[in-house]
Amino acid sequence: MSQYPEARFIKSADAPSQFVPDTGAEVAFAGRSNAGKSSAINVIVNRRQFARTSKTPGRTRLVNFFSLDGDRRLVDLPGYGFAKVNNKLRNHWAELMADYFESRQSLRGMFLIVDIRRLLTEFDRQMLQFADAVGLPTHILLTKTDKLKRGQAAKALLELRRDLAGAATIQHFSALSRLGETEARAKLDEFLTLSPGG
Ligand SMILES: Nc1nc2c(ncn2[C@@H]2O[C@H](COP(=O)(O)OP(=O)(O)OP(=O)(O)O)[C@@H](O)[C@H]2O)c(=O)[nH]1
Ligand SMILES: [Mg+2]
Repeated sequence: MSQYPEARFIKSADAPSQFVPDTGAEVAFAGRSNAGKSSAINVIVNRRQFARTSKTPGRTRLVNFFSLDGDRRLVDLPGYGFAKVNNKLRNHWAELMADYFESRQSLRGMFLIVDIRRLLTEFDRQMLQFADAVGLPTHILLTKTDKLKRGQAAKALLELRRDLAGAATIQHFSALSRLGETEARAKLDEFLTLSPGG
């Protein structure tokens, strides 16, 4: 059974005026396009295709709000680094993200989804710096761990943890094998119970 039996999709927003009311607490899932954000959400809430996934990068183009229960939410953000989008769409994305991160009082933490085979991209680093600057706690799901041998996966985690130097917490994750689901849920619940401003 889902740990969040009341979880439901609320709405997709393409502009700040469409964001859901900024009350309660929410955690945003950010990361490179195709990194596995929507898949991670589905494992965490334990529902298939709750957030829509796709083999085609750039599937999630809108800010998708989900209710977990009461006034607690998950937000599936559109991925960045999608090569095929034109400049106009890229600028729209950047503006939408800036509006979201700068305005949301209910934002308690960020889950940054990183493909273990690619490690941190320049944009991931920018997101980390931004979160750090606004005091937003960040947790990294090093996903698609199933694609690497155990030793390689362990090495990647150690290197990244050293590289982060405490800027974010980090764990292995796999939407395929469900590795790390309990740890991810515990972190999500921790973020959602934080009071505003940490
Ligand atoms: N093997 C493996 N495949 C995964 C994992 N997580 C996601 N995938 C696959 O990676 C692809 C992209 O996953 P999504 O969850 O749609 O990625 P996303 O980050 O939401 O992508 P956008 O919405 O395009 O930004 C899909 O084909 C997934 O099945 C994982 O842990 N292991
Ligand atoms: Mg997605």
